[in-house]
Amino acid sequence: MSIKIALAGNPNSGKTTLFNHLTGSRQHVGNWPGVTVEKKEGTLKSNKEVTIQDLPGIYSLSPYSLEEVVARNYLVHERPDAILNIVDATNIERNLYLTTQLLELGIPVVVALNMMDLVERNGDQINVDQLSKLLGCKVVTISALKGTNTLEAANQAALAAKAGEATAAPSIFYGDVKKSLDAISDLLKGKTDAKTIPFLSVKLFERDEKINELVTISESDQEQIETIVNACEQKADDDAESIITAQRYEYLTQIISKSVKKNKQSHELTI
Ligand code: BGO
Repeated sequence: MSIKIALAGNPNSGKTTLFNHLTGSRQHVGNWPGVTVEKKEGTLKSNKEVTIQDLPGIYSLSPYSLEEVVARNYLVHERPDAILNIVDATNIERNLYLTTQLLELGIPVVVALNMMDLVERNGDQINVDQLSKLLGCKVVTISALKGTNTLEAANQAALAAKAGEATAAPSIFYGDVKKSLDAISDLLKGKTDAKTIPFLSVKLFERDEKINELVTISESDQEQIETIVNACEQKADDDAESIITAQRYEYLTQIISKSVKKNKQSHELTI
């Protein structure tokens, strides 16, 4: 059985280091179709049946950069068997912003918390079990630089792929925003792959300018969505994209406060 794992993460999260560790010399480098964004693919050193597809380094799945569009089009249309999401644990809040979006795609996700050598050196503590529970997916601590646990992370992603159980989207949104997203989800039911609906509902709410590359929406559905979004914006007195970003960060602040303990002393020293 061949398995395809997509490697996703922020720029500078250690993605290249991890990719090289996992694939060794078994790599193929090209470009994504139609664009000059590098496309790297390789097979896992320890198991040739597992292909690792390196995605461009990205901060979110918005439509504003070529890298983000390439990554999300691949994730929505090609649907890898699992996503291995590399997270820079020294910059966890910003990195998990992307994670929350990956979790909405209906694909099994495993988080590889990287740079753990630096986290330990700083004396910071991350409660991995708690973080895993809050995110609803497996979390593996690694150091891509030192090669610690890297294979374990890939193996966990392969196991998640084999199990085939999509990671559930976390409950991030609440109040009128949640009601609006639910109403948009209802409109999408039966018209697109059910697993992608949580992701697409958010993108439609945000009036994503490249939504037509992800899903085809009838004119009457578009009108209904616009009515839903408009009403929510009026109530919140804010624009749709900012409303989503604010609730995402609120959620992240909560889960970080429950799972990460910074060593105040080391941070005071570095300021
Ligand atoms: C430089 N631990 C530590 N300590 N560093 C790591 C780890 C880890 O687990 N993983 C990666 N790095 P990329 P993207 C560098 O290049 O893989 C380091 O963008 C330097 N270079 O070594 O390139 C890694 O592909 C000079 O650091 O990330 C690299 O995601 C001084 O994180 C950087 C210091 O890794 C980014 C670091 C000339």
